[in-house]
Amino acid sequence: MVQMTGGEAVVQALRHEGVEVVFGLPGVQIMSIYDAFYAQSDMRLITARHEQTTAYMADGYARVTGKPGVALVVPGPGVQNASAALGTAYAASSPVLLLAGQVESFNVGKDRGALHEINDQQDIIRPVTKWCQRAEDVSAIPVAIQEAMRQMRSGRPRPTEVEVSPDVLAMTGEVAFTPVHVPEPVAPDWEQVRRAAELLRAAKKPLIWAGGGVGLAGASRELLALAETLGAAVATTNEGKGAIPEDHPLALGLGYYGHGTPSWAAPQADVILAVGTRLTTQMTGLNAPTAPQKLIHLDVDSTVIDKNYTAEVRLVADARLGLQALLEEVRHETPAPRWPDAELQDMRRLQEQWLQEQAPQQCEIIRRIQSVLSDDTVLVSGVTNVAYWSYFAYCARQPHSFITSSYFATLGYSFPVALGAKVGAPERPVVVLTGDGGFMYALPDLATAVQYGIGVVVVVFVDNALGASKNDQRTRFKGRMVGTELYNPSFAEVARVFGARGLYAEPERLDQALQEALDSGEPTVIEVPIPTWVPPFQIEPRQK
Ligand SMILES: Cc1ncc(C[n+]2csc(CCOP(=O)(O)OP(=O)(O)O)c2C)c(N)n1
Ligand SMILES: [Mg+2]
Repeated sequence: MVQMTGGEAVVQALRHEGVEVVFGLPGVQIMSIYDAFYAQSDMRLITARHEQTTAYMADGYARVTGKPGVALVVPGPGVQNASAALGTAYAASSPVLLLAGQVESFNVGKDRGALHEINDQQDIIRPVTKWCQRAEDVSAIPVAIQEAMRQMRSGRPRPTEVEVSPDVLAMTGEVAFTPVHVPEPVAPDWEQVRRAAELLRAAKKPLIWAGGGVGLAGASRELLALAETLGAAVATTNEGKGAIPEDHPLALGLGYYGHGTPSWAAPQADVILAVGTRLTTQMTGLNAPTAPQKLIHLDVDSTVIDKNYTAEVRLVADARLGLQALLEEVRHETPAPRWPDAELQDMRRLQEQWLQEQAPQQCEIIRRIQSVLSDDTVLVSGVTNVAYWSYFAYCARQPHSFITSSYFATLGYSFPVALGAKVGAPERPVVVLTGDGGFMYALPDLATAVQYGIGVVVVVFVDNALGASKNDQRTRFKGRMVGTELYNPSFAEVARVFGARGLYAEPERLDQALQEALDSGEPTVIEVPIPTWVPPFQIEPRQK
């Protein structure tokens, strides 16, 4: 037991858990935590210009490092500002700890109008966290922080929250730190593994549907090995993009709103192994497996199994251990006849043709982007036209190299998430694809990029519109456009005023501008003028 203030207990508990950086924005109720940072030099404290950015940065950091990201905010408005980012991290199963202030202990739950009060703050936090707790005395602080970390390291990683009142942060108490607990990954049940292996062995056209859980579990190698052993085609969700190198002969790319080769392949498959995915119906457009198709569902979160589709075999396990176990069971088999190569190639060719027909200019832009990016680049795809098309047209070859906002589709998330990703992986290029609407959400954090030397490259596509909504009006509402056009400053000039690099490039010169930006290593905004194009989710899927 040692004596320290509540603020010191917060910082020491984070240190004890190996936290290297905290993304925060101060205010009166959390100043004791700030003061405790003053006395130590092991951890970085990065101040953002909006609480949404603190939590988005924590998310970006978590996505590339696999370690929990930590955000620190005041109660009430600070927590509310951070909540869209927490929702995004929740959708993407990303481990983000929100450290939040509270009103004074004697004011909690009294609805008296205390500074920054929300009467029950955790009511807005609970739906976007896996676990949350208020620490009511100093000794409870490390216990709560350690439990939050344990929660994020076990099973399915999702955000957590710990909140502390300012009087508790200021008082001195006795604290103890127990050894850091890194839970063992969940192993599968062998009986179920054997049943699954039996189905896979007998399959003529096995299909693996891989989600974000594969990358989270570090299971890409096992996924590839199993696919090659089985001769199984591999489809992914947008979160799973990069789980298998997308130029591998067995890779089908991703399914999105009924588009993509997976939507043609899935109905032909006789056995589907879904791994690390909730099998969302809306965004994948996956047709429900129908008899005699068999679904094997492997996920560490038992609640996703049977949620969207009923599984024949349920494997509740860590994706890496689950795939390893399946691999062991099928490894010594003589390979059965598998999905003919020619059929897979045919689907890919048709998909390429469809892409060229539907989005030739976007494909050309993505080709130019791809031509200057190394495989270890982190591409943060925003909620914008070229980014949707990049789901199909960009080739991701590594896990953790393509970031999305999952089913939350949070406009404004991409730039601040990229800032956090670059803090987590400073040696990797980090490139953002954003629209003019989305970039404005966190544009002031260009100052954060400059202040801390965070060299992200932002490609902002300027169509002077909330393009997806405008196109929706064009097609579904007979061209009655209202409230979807935007006035913009020159983004290149704005960037320069902030002290960042600002470049302007027509689409045909984007590759050169991107190369220049990457070579400089500085925070850079590249402004690219485009017309408003049709997004894939406003197009009827093509039947094969
Ligand atoms: C937080 C949030 N608000 C609103 C939306 C709805 N929405 C989706 S795309 C879009 C337009 C985005 O405009 P921009 O960033 O310029 O990209 P563009 O569609 O023009 O490529 C809007 C308003 C959303 N997805 N998320
Ligand atoms: Mg736009």
